[in-house]
This record gives sequence, C-alpha cells and structure tokens, in this order.
Amino acid sequence: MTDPTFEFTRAITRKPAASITEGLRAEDIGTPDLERMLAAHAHYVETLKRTGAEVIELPPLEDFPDAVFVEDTALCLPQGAVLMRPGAPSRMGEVAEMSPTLHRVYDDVRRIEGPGHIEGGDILVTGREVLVGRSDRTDEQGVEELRNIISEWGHKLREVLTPPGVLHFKTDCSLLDGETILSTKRLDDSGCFEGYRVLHTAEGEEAAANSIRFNQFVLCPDGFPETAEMLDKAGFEVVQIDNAECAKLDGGMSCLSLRF
Ligand code: CIR
Repeated sequence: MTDPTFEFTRAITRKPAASITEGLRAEDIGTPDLERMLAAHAHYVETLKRTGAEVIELPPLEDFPDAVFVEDTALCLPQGAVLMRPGAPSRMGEVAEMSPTLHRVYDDVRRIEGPGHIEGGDILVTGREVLVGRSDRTDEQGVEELRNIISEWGHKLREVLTPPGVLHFKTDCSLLDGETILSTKRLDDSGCFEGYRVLHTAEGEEAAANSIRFNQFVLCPDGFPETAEMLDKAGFEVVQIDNAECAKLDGGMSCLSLRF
C-alpha cells in the first residue's frame, strides 16, 4: 500500500442502486434521479482511472439505498483497513458487504466491534495524523476503539468536532496534500487545523469543501466556480464532477470511494 496522503494505487466504488431514491437525507430537496447519478458516477470512476489507479467497481445494492457512499464503511491505511460501525442504523449492513473486498486487498483487516459508532466520512487522514470529528454518526466510544486499533499501526488520532448540523467532518474539508487542507471557513474557525496550510472555499460555496485530491487531480463538485478557480491558481488540476443528485442525499466527492 502507498502513502495515503500522496499517492493512491487503488480505489473502491459502488454503483448507485435504483433504491437511491430512499437514501437518507437531512432535508428533502428533491428525489435523486438515478440516470443522472449514474452518469455522474461514471465520470467520477473514469477520472479516478485516468490517474492510472485500479478502481474496484462493486455492484449496486438495492437493499442499502446509501451503499454508493462507500467511504463510510471503512478506513483504509497503508498498514491495514478498519471496518466501521455506522451511526445510521439503515447503513450498518453495508459494512458486511464491503468486508470481502477489503479482505481480498489487505492482509490486516480489523473492525469496530461497538458499542460505539463511527463512519468514514468523519475521518481525515493527513500527512501527520488521523483527525476524527465527533458527529451525530460518530461517538466517543467509536473514536476510542479506532484510536486503539490504529495506534498499534503507529498512527496518532486527534479527536475534533464536526460542526453542529453538518453530517460529517469531511462534509466541510478535504486534504489537498500532506499539509494543505481545503476547508469551509466555519470549520477552520474552530481551530482544528492549526499548523496546517488551509485554503478556504469561497463564500456561499461551502459544499465545494467535500472534494478529493486523487493523485494528479482534485475532484471537485460542479457549480462552485470561485473555489475551482482558487484551487487552479494554487496549482491543483481540478476536475469538476456533477454532484447534483448525490447532494440531495448529503453526499459529495469523498463519500463515493475508498482510496488507498
Ligand atoms: C447518509 O446520510 O449517510 C448518506 N445519505 C450520505 C453519506 C455521505 N457520506 C459521506 O459524507 N462520507
């Protein structure tokens, strides 16, 4: 496995299922359109592949409407993978569906046994530490169980807070390189990124914070021109992906893959 913050050789994705219309959402802003989501998802997968990485594409899971958001089921580190324990009861079964794939690619696969909960969307791995945001989906016991596992692998975990009303920590931030973070101003104002170089999303473009850097590209949700231009000026090669349908389910770029 390569360094998770600089170079990725693999990603895991899962095709959206027709049941995506039943996916969880904080607020109803419309029913996701499967055809449009499939087209955007194909563009996303193709962009990951263009970097030369292998993309393991898993089939849709009708029984789990949110299963396209694979990031929440696991944490992938160079030393091994950790299966999560989602805080959303309807998403718990997605973990068992991800487990065989991780066992195929990793020698060491651990799992969060509970009783705590933790979702991958609350975890940001940087060049120096693993930041975990407590949220409505990730609680103290889940964080502590993860801390025990990854400290065996030499990782330092720092617990932070996902802003109230925000689904996941990474809804509001992403890693651009080992030391550079793209963040909303509201999250950065909490002081959790002290010592890092932080680039802010433009005002009114907070949803652009859920981008991902994957090898030479930064995959950014479409429709946030000022943030895209700022990233371009900062030297990142931006690929804009239609996120309109995933956004109806509070999803963004990071949720759609596990990267390692
Ligand atoms: C959920 O509420 O769990 C899904 N509708 C969205 C999950 C987005 N995942 C992520 O930000 N990592």
